[in-house]
Amino acid sequence: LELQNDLHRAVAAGAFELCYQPVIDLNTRRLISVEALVRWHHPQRGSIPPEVFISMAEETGLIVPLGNWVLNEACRQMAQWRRDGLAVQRVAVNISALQFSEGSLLRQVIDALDVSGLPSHCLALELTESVLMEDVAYTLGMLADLKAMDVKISIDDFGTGYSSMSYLKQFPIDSLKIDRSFVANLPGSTQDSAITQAIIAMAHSFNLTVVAEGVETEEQASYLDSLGCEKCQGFLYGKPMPAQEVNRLVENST
Ligand code: G
Ligand code: G
Ligand code: MN
Ligand code: NA
Repeated sequence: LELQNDLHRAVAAGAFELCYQPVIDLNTRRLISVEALVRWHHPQRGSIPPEVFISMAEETGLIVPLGNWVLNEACRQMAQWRRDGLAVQRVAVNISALQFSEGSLLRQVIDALDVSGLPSHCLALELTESVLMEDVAYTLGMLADLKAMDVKISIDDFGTGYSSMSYLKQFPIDSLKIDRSFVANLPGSTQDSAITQAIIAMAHSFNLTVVAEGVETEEQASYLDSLGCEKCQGFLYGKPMPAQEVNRLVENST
């Protein structure tokens, strides 16, 4: 409960840090975009794992103002990278169930883009299958509005939730992110290879690009490339890092 009060204060003060994990284009093996991941450095307890404070924020509703802070900070930073001429195409932001369903997301996205001056195609939202399937009629309306603005949509942790193909086909989505549990045992696992190939085939038939998560070895990266997977993300290319390290990484590779 004490931690909950501290989280409340941290949200009010915006006392968080955003880290960014590189997303690599498997064709060029260069950083193409980043995923924003929030960090909380507690003044007394040090860094609190996101699993702990994100779930606390979801249970208390604090995820709505926290998510709004993340959205604004990610757009601000991405707009700064563009002004710096840094070759980063897009920033992806994770959106929790409550943030999606609560009703103010569209307004928050419009405001964050407006305040930062970031073009909407430079922002992607990551949603899970369960969030999308919770209220399909609502989801269709929301995604149509985001699509009309040219904000990109990804399905996160794909393969671990329940989604129906007939809805996937209708949702205006841009990419699928293969959950890292399927990637971990590639290329050795016959089952995970079959699942990965099926996800890639389905995604391509719907004109979606595929991002593999949790890529830790060169063997996994070249195998995914050989399957036609477009992008990957994982410790092989970088852990979530402060914005300044993204600048250094991109500047040193050009
Ligand atoms: O880097 P990692 O340990 O950050 O993230 C742990 C979990 O926390 C992941 O499931 C990730 O999606 C989630 N997470 C990290 N940052 C955010 C955020 O800004 N918003 C939401 N909703 N989830 C986040
Ligand atoms: O649920 P989401 O995909 O947003 O989760 C991001 C989480 O995945 C973060 O906690 C991040 O630190 C973690 N992560 C990113 N790359 C790797 C990786 O290569 N291996 C492992 N084990 N975790 C990773
Ligand atoms: Mn994600
Ligand atoms: Na994921």
